[in-house]
Amino acid sequence: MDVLSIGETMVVFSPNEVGPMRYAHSFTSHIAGAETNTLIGLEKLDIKTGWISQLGNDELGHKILSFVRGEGINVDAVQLIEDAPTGIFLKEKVRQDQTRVHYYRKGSAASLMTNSNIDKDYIAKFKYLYVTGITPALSESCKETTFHLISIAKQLNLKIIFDPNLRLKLWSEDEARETLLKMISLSDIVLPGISEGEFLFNEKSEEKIAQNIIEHGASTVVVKLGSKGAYYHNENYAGYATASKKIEVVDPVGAGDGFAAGFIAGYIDGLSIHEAVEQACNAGALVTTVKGDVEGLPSKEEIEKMKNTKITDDV
Ligand code: KDG
Repeated sequence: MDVLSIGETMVVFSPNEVGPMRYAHSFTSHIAGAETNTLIGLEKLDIKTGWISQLGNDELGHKILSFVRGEGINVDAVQLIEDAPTGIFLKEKVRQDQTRVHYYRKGSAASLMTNSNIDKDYIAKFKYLYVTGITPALSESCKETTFHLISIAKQLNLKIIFDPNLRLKLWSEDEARETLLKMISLSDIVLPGISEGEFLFNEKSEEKIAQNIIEHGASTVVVKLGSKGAYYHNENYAGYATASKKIEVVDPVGAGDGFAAGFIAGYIDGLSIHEAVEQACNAGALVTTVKGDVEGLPSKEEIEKMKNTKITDDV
């Protein structure tokens, strides 16, 4: 198998109407979790993946497990536990252009993961470990487990790919900065957003952010610049890539995870760094054209189609 990840996946409920949630009557549910979003994106691009996690042995836990398994991800390392619930969150569109997220995940099954969830023989089946800054923010034991997993993966020569995915609702700024910098120093490939780079290094320019990350030991950095595309820097090349076409954004959440999937798949398939970043931009853009974090993740054919369309303002 190719890419392994660890993290929490939840059911997200969103009111069907725009406005403060206290007045909402009906909700739509989706499955969401940064790591499985990326793994699902990878499966759609023919990369074989596995997921380490814990879910409650409850209705929502079974719903998530069936969904993730149905997308092709190996779930041999996912445990259903009795004494804690599956996490959920609510995504409220307060106004058309203002989204608020409310987590109900403290004490969730995933937040109770420990080093005992890590099985060396299972990790040895993979070539890459994809981690985000969300998992160590879930609890002290999840933080310890994340670093334990990274150290075993390094012993087994897996390449470490890291997306900071800063979530300041989950921890303090100081703890986040210290932990994310430590994760960067253990990673081969780092995929920050520009505002995460600014938070971590107090630098506004993508070149300086990438330089700082390279100095921490990574060999490849891709800084996401939103609708402007992304800046990349590795041992041989530095430059910019953008999506091939402008699209109409329906739901921006999940774009970064789609971007990671597009990039990692391109990297594994041996594309040039420029082509891999362009594929990442196209995948991230396509995610935003559909409601939900994973429903818009594209296949190879859809990415190819987008690539072959000239840049235009048409949607
Ligand atoms: O990356 C999109 C995520 O924000 C979403 O899927 C939920 O994992 C999530 C989180 O912790 O915010």
